[in-house]
Amino acid sequence: MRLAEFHIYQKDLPVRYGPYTFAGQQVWSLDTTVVRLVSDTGVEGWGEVCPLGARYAPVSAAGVRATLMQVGEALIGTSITINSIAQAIDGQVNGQSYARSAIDIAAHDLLGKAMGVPVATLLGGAVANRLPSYFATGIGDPDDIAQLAADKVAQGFPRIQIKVGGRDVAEDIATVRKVHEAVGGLARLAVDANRGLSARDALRLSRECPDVPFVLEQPCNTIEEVAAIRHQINHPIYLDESMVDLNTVLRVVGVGLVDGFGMKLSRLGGLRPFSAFRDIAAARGLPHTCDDSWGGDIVAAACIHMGATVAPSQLEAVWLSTPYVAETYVPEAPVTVEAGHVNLPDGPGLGITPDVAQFGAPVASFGG
Ligand code: 0XW
Ligand code: MG
Repeated sequence: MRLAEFHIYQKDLPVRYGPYTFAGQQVWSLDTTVVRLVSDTGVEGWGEVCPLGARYAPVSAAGVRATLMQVGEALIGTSITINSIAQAIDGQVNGQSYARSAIDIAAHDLLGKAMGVPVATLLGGAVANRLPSYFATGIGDPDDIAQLAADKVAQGFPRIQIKVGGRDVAEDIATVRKVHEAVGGLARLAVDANRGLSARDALRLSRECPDVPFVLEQPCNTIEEVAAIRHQINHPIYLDESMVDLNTVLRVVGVGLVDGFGMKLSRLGGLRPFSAFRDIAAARGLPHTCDDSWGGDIVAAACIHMGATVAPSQLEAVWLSTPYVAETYVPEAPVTVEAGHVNLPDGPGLGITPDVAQFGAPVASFGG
């Protein structure tokens, strides 16, 4: 089976009840890129990648599409296996994990549909079909965030991620304490600064909340800052944005710098490298999330299939952005969160068939 067609689409995803806020940033609408691969046997595979706005990561939506257009022609005629697609991309570009992630997801979807098996089976097999999700609160008034957290726990969320950073740390401390008072032991807590705390403020936050059992996620901008305070912090340290590739993951695991991760598909380059990350984390008993920065039902399904293959003792939770996205690509079966949990879509591949009309005319097409 070989690749016959490669189509690239662009779609805006306005944030429902926007803006989505996190350390020092807020986003009102996201620019997503969807890819559709078609084999010479007529099987389709869908992929997607959606950076979290212009400043969250060193990637732009337009840059992703430029890379996809750069590799498009060279992929036509490639035999459709995960390795051969990856090798064909290697022949065209260096790195470019975000563009790779969209193609990798589409290749897994297409292969699964051609073989009649779920993507999770291609990743080693699902060990669960219903997985914990988590709610990310955004940055806001301590009382408002505490009420929001209580509401989400009442809806069934087993984990709450409290956003901090980018303001007076006293406000963050007040927020963490009020959320803890509001939800008590009813939910696991993560405090995620998205790199937005200085080492000084991360220390103060941990020291002034010794009784609150949260994991502190990516407090500071660099690995070096986190390493400097690692042994002064009273809370488990999780890393997210600093984990830019598998080598960096190996580095921090090797020196015992982390107790877990917030991890995103597109930062690593898709499902194949994420499954390698999953196995590295498992070797050291390090829990992690299965997330991506943003996207619609395609990214959501990919995160769930990945999360379904993670041992329950290792799986922190699976985050989806679809609750913040007003539209769905799959009107008959949106991929979203229900009672704080996510369900593995039934069926081969990702288990979804996006409505191609949702994306308008392709911005570029190759083959066909
Ligand atoms: C909560 N997320 C998975 C969604 C946003 O992309 C930020 C991210 C995080 O945990 O940093
Ligand atoms: Mg995070």
